[in-house]
Amino acid sequence: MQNIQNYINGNFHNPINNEWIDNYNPSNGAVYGQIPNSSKEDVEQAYQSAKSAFKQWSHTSFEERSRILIKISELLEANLQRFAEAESKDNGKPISLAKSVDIPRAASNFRFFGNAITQFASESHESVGQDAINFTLRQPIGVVGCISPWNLPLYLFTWKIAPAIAAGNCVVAKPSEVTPLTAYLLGEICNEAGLPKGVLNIVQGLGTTTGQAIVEHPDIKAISFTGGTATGAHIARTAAPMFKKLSLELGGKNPNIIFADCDYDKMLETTVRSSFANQGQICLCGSRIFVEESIYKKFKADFVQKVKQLKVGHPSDESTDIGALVSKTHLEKVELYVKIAEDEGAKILCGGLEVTVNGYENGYYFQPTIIEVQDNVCRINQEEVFGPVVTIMSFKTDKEALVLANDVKYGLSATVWTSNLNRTMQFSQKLQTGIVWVNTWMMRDLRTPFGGTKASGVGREGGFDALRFFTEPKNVCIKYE
Ligand code: TXE
Repeated sequence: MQNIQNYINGNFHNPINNEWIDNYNPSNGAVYGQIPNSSKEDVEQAYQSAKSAFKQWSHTSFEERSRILIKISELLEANLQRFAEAESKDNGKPISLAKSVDIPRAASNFRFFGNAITQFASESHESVGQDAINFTLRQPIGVVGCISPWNLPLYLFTWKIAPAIAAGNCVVAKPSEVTPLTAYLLGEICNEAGLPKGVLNIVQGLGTTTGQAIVEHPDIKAISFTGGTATGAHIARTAAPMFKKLSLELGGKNPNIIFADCDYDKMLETTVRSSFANQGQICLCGSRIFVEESIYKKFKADFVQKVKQLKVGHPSDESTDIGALVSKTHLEKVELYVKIAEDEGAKILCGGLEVTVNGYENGYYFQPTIIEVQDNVCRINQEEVFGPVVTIMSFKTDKEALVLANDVKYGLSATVWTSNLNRTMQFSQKLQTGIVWVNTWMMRDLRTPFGGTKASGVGREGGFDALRFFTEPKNVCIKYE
């Protein structure tokens, strides 16, 4: 059994109420450990620890903060195998993905923000004619809350924590209750790297109890959240009367628009990945595929053929392409959406069924699924499934493609495949999303603003945007003679 504790003030603690939640291994459906169901009292203890640490941490030089963050990054790299195994076991994702993406990216989050803080500068404005100079102080906020989801557990947890502490804040953080393990292991690494006690506190537990207590805490002044749109809306309602700073990265229903003039082979290979990487459980996956009519038939045949070759298997098998979905509840949600699509008259081109993996019969496996739809208003094209399910349909003109792409409540990312420069610019300007990829997918530069529009959230993370979010700007105006 792998039991997990809270990490508060540099020490590991059982929850005060001694209440525990079962933690499941998605690859075989078995309980393999327990995690605290932390209450308000644990969150209060974490807050007090963060508050005590803040005085010193906020006055620690940026060189020293940078040194510690980079040390955490190095220790994560040195522990790659152990962390990747833990992530794969907890989440169901293929070990190859955890090793090549999740853990390296968690390490680069610490390295990136360790470096970024040494380059972060504020503005100054000389008020010529008034004999005055204005400058902006960028001060850490104090104690901030970071709440992350289960799909990219350590990757997204550290994406919030690293800029928060780099900017001089102290943190009360909660990973998803479905994937608590790597966040727990991170506590040990932080101690080893010499992160002062209380700068980072990790409370484990359910969203509705532990997460809610973080959001409701009157003295936790900012919340950075990634998760479902409904949860984001609830958090916004709770936090608004307290005027908390909020960064919300929510769901997506991203269009993948394919024109006949694209590099076909590259597009096909990337589209398989952008559809099914991490079992389709990435907010950036291109789940609505729109294909120019002249290549639609060919694309349909080639795409189905390639997707049928993907291997659904145990996450620890290096040759697995599609691992287990994160939970039974999530598997049921995905199945339900396939059924809804069928009931609405859509055609399942491949997949659509649960998979039994030999020896792991109780695991949560599902076939990569392609559904042909006739219009964009059906539920499968309008609601976030967040699983290995994509839809395809054809379009005739650029105008039609743009309308289809934007006709959805979400606005996180979009992918466009074309070799036409004018079309590239037209779509870049007119797509209602926070991110546009042209002839690629999920290529990330950590300096760029990351986030969505419409129901995909508010605020941007990444680069100096994250450091700006985690600091309070104060203008100082000095009059001189
Ligand atoms: O996410 P939740 P769920 C989407 C995806 C998925 C759906 C629901 O469509 O099927 O959301 O997933 C914490 N106060 N995404 O229910 O509940 C929770 O404990 C404070 C997209 O698993 O939003 C966890 O730590 N916190 C997405 C985190 O919020 C609360 C990634 C996310 O969980 C809370 C995940 C509350 N009241 C799901 N309630 C993406 N954008 O990448 C829950 N939490």
